[in-house]
Amino acid sequence: MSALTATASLIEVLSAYHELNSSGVEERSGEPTPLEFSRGVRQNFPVVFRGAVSHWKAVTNWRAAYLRDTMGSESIAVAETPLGNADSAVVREEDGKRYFVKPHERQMPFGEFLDDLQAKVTSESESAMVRYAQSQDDNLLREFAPLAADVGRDIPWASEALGQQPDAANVWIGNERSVSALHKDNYENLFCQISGYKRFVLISPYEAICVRETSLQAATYVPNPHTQRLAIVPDEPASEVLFWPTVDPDSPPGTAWWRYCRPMEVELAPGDVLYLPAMWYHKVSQRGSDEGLCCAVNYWYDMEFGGAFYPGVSFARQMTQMAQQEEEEEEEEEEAEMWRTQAW
Ligand SMILES: O=C(O)CCC(=O)C(=O)O
Repeated sequence: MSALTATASLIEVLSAYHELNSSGVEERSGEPTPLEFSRGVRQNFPVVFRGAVSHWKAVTNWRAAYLRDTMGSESIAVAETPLGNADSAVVREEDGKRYFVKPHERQMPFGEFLDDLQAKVTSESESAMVRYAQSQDDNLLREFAPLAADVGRDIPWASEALGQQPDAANVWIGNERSVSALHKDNYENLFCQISGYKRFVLISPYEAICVRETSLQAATYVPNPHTQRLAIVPDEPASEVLFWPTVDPDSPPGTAWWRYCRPMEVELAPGDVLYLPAMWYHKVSQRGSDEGLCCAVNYWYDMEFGGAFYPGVSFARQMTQMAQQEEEEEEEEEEAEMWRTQAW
């Protein structure tokens, strides 16, 4: 198969995909039955269940004073970045090279962390550090154990439909300064909003060609011991993060492929649950509550690698690589042609 055929085939696949699927996130009211939920999973398509966890104690209880009292002297892992951009592609000033940069992580007393988040609501002078509790390591039953009784251990209708318990339950606490850059996870995600609002931009895994996935060298934000400013330090030994999407859907690139992308947007309010299907690209930004806080808990369930979905997405990725190679060859040919013309 020639690379030209790969480009044409991808365009066909994307057109058919868009014709056969909704252009927006489906909305339902309340909790679905396991059967209703499994229909969404079968289609690998996002659905928002409005108010599906509004009965959780957390939705009424997780105000700043309650969180402070209940967590007591507990210390938590906090991600620190200069711009609220944990795990994202950033150009390092020193060498002009783009890296995949992880946040600096520090242990911090919970009360101090909350003070810092809330200070942003009143203070004019924003701190040089943006802090976000987002450790994504099943922290609900560990560092947030004092709060665990206020939310579910799992999402019963999802556990029944998926035939398993979640692999991880993660607490996210931040404010409007943190943004999670476009990325994807190999998990079925049940994302539950507790306070404040989260805005998701969602892109189908079949649209991989549109998001310009690239391999990036890994680096970490490290505080300078004298100034405390965060500097980007390449990891030692050097390692690479593969297939990282480098497009920002909120500042779309002027590429020809972006025309074939159909990003979907949804905002979650307290009590809402988003089913974010495995391997979908998502960018997440947030707005705080009246107290300046944005709290959420998400449940990651192992995705199913059997069946047709995963091989289908892998095939689309192979086609993407072939189409990209075709573009490069075309560019090289155009350049060679330009030189030939100039030589005349
Ligand atoms: O809430 C966020 O900032 C990011 C959430 C996310 O990426 C996830 O649940 O996979």
